[in-house]
Amino acid sequence: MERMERARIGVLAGAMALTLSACGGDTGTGAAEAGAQDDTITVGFSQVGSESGWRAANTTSIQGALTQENGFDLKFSDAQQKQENQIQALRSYIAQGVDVIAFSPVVETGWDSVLEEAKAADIPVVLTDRAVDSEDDSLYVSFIGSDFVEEGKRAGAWVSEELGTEPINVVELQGTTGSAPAIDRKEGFETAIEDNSNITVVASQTGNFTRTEGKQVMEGFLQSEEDIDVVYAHNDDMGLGAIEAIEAAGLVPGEDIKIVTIDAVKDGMQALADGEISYIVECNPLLGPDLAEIIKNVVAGEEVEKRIVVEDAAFTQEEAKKVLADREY
Ligand code: GYE
Repeated sequence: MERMERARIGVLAGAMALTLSACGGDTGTGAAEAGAQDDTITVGFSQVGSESGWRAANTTSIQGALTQENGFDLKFSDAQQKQENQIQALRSYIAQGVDVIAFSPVVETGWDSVLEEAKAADIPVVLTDRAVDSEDDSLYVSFIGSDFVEEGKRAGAWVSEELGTEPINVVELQGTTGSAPAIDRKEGFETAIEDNSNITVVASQTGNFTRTEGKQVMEGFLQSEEDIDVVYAHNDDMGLGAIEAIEAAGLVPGEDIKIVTIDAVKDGMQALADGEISYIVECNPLLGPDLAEIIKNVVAGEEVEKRIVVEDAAFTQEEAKKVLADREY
């Protein structure tokens, strides 16, 4: 709301400055003073990192949508999966006076102070992909991303429904500790298997959403656990790392140990088509075009939805074979 006012005031002040050659010394008058009719929207975007195939596709989508051509001046930074880097990036965007800040928070908590600073500077914040855990939802204007609890539930439902009533030992490769998708995908999976006493999660550890750490953690599980039936990996990359560890241990992924993952990026879908992974729940990373629209609406002072849930599919081996060739990411 405050931002809406500011945007309108900015336009008014610009028009006045042009006709009266006068300006009130407001920060919004810089472009008007220069006589520019530039309505380019400056966006500061702080990305999580480059930990996975999903993230790479997400970055490409955002950079492809927030272009000069589409009316944006995008300032993009990669936080290398560190919250302190993201906070620093957000502070720098605030100092630069960008029109809108967008970011994908690496972890859920610890954002209130920096978001209050953005609010005090009248800079609207759009959350993409991951949520923040804050009591004050006035600290951001909109949050676009998937429902991670639902994704976890779908993975758990597949294990419950497809693998029968024999005892099933699951090892879980969690995403980044404290991140929304790790917390929610764990919770969703647990909810879905709750009533099936034959399914037990025997070990659960973070692999930080990367292939390398997924492999390392899986190597540990293969040593510490007697009998592993299923790997539940919070993303494809960790599942792909687990495949390497399973093969190195002389076992056959997809046969000796079934793997269920989330994301449905190309490499994951290839492994599913090849039968190494058994089921993938999709998480759509192509958020760029919607983000561009949300930002345009925010700047125009239009109402935007507080929560926009991205629709996801899920794939079996047969389905993966069908869609693989046309997969965008
Ligand atoms: O599933 C994973 C990435 O936040 C949904 O982050 C995203 C997750 C995605 O590293 O691959």
